[in-house]
Amino acid sequence: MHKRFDHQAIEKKWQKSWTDSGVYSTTENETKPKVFVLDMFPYPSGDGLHVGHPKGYIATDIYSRFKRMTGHTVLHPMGWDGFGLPAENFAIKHKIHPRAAVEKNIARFKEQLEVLGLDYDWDREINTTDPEYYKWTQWIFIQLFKKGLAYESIEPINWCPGCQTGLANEDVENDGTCERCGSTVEKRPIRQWVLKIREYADRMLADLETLQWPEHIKEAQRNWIGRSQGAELSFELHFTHQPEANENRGPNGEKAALTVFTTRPDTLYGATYLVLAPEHPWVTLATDATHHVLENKEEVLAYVRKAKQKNDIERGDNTREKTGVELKGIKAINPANGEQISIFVADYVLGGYGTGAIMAVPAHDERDYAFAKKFDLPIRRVVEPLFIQQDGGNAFRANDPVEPRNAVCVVVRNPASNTFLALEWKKDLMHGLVTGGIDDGEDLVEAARREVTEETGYKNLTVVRDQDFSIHCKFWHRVKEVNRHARFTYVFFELENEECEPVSESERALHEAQWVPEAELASFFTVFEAEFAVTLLTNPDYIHTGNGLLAHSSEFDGMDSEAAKVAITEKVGGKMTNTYRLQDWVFSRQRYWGEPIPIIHCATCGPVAVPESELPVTLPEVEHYEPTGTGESPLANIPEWVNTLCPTCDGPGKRETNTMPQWAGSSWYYLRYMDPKNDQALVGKEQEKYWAPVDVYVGGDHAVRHLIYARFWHKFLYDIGVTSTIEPFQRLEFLGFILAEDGRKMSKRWGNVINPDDIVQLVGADTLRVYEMFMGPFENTIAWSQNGLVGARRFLERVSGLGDHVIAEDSKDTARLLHKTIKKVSEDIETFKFNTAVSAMMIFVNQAEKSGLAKDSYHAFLRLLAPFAPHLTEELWDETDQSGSIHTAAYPTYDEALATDDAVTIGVQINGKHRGEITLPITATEGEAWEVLMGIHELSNRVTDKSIKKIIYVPGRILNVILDE
Ligand code: ANZ
Ligand code: ZN
Repeated sequence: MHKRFDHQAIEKKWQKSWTDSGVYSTTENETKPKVFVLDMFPYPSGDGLHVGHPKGYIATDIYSRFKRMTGHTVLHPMGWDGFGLPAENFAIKHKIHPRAAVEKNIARFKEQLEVLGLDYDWDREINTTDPEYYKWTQWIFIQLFKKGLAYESIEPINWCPGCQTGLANEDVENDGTCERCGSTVEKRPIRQWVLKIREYADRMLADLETLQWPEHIKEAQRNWIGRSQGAELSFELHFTHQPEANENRGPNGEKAALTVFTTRPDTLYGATYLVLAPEHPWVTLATDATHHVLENKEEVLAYVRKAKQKNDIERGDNTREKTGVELKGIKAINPANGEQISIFVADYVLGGYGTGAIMAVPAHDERDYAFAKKFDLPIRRVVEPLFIQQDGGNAFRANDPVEPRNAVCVVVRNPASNTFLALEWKKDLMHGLVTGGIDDGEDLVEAARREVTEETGYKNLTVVRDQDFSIHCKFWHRVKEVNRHARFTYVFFELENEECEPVSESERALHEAQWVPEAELASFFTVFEAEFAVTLLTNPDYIHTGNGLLAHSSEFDGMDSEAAKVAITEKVGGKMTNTYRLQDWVFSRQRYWGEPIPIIHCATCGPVAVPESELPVTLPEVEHYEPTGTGESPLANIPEWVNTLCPTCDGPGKRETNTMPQWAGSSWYYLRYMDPKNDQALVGKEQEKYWAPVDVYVGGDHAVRHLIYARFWHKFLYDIGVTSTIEPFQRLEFLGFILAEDGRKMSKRWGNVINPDDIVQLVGADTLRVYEMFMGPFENTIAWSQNGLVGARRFLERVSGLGDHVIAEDSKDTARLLHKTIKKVSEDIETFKFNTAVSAMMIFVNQAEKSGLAKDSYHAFLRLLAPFAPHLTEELWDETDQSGSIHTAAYPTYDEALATDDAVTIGVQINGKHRGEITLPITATEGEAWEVLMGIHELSNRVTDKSIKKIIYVPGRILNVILDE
């Protein structure tokens, strides 16, 4: 009987041994490939770690051990993100200095991490609140300032009344509350520093494509940046209430005008009114006491006041009933057609987006449509949908001559039976509506009547909707053998009675009339114009928001809407621009616990950067660091610190008293790990060249904020030559959280927190590690389970007894399974599929207990498991008289032939008929199966030079090839 698995003795012993021998210290080694494995460093809160926190750290630990054992130099560091509101709020609550609180919390975190046996190189530990560290955070700020990327502003920003500080947009939740404390965020004008992150928006979007990141995070970043491509167009104003105002000209003789931002300049001819946001400066101006251009100033003012009480979330809600007030006494001139149009102020237009003014195109925009319906404003369709038949016998022949045709498409309803008049074409079973060409000068409705009577005989029809809805269809007309571009305009009739004219022989030979019940229409029709008629029938408020061809747009009629965007913008002297949802980064806090912003304000020279030789500007020791609540930081109350000399003119200067936001230190920390003790530069050139970029970055919850800010700073540092790569984090693995056993978030509030120290005491760090990796796919959020933990412990107990099953030689099955397991585990670690790696090792242990295993195989298995259970495997390795640590031994390798599953023979079908068989590994992919098929002459003959419609491959079962006939 083997000895008891005494995790407590084993784990303490080996942790000490590893520290003493320095197995995890990192050195650059040009002869080996490097891997930089990084965890999102923690914010050392007062609560310490719960069992959910280490999940990511365990994963990176396994990954970095695996990389070390496969011949890489590994950088796997850890540090602390200590500035910010939580530490400060904690300190205020417990009446200790934030510095002391952070020190204490770090010590606690570190202790908790150490018992897990993680392989961090603690020589490279960093702390963002260390002046030697934040000196470089300040240095980066100064470089941004010198390049004009940091500026002061007093635009209204998000103000959190709970935290008593300004916030960046990223700190505000979707529902308008503070990400930290949940208070409802207000807008307040506060003097603040802002970074021009928007200047990097295009590069951040483009370079996302080069990253191995989960698609959902990339998508979140794209949405956050939110680039809209469009144009700014200017509309001149015409004053009717105060005509003298028409004589007022700008400095260059220009007339008063409003500029709108639109993504659809192609719809300009359909712009039938303008809308301004309530906070638009022009509205403010026109309603002040000195101006009298408005007839209804009071009404407008009242509306503006009401709108200001709503937040942007409410205002952007499209389901809300639209409100607004017309600005009476002024009109705008549509620059395309010279039309005078009304101007409204309405809160569905937001002040902080685009230019805060829109041209409304109710025919093509849902919000404008709803507004226009309510206020009875004109709706003019200027973009018509285009359908092109792409496949089949009537596919449009793009390179052949095209016959244009102006046509009517007629919908006739028989109210007696609620059926619709349809045509079935005899020649090719086409199902459509009555259609026909409109002769030059012919009236649309007359043409529609004529066609119905000619083709079906019915003649007593009432018009119900002769709207000008038109669509374009391009197709090959099989019956008439012409390539058509038809523009169909719809006419809707109701049948008065069934009286008929005789239908000519030639018409009857072509098609047959049918009455189709409304519910069956959608599945009955086979042509675009008829299918689209169903859309119009089922949704009378349908508007076309997509692209198409222009109409009612003078010389642009018939032009493709994409081309028209540029052409129309050019015609009216507008400019094509982008607008971003991303706002510049509000980079200051009116709080104590952050990096001082290294700026001195001088009455003569303005804001001046602190000379680099004087960095760091250290945070002064204070007694009171509570927020002042006045929009000033507590630092403003320390005259000895604030008053200084201007570095440029030596005159009196005042230090900037705002501090940096919580996200500053974490925007570049990964670089510092490469060279943590450098006092000449934030990172040495050689170290940066060797280690950059981060190869694998692991963490959760930071799709925006940190991951946007760090990419921005990295790109800036690249531009000034500090970094050599365009992106900081090449690959990102998203970490799914661990919930409490009750399915809720682990939190003191719910009393459901499980402390890792307790688990380590009870079952050991190795068990905790194996369990957290085994609980499910790494990226999934999963609830803790005590049973699962017990299962992991049992597995390790069996491993600890595996030595008893050593025999002289492996059976063929055991040898095969070992190689398969090595292959599986190696590939799974590489791809972060730790759960299936653990289950493969469990399967192997079952087999080895049953049939025994050779000594070499036992050693190989221990090395295989070593990254997951470093203490137990080290102990067992040591017992088998191996020299050196298992963690510096080579990872086991596998023999491909032994690792592949046995081959299977499967049937091959071509168009559903059995045509032969192929033999291939059970795990072969579709591509591999195809290659095997192509190697067999009788089979490859049947598919070569044929067009393949579809391949159906069921591994181990069948390969079915469907050919296009
Ligand atoms: C005319 C138009 C016609 C528009 C059309 C759309 C469709 P995204 O894609 O979100 O950037 N818009 C512009 N500024 C706005 C503001 N401050 N508040 C609310 N809406 C605003 O949307 C850009 C479109 O949203 C712009 O294009 C504008 O309406 C509106 F068929 O102009 B559009
Ligand atoms: Zn000065």
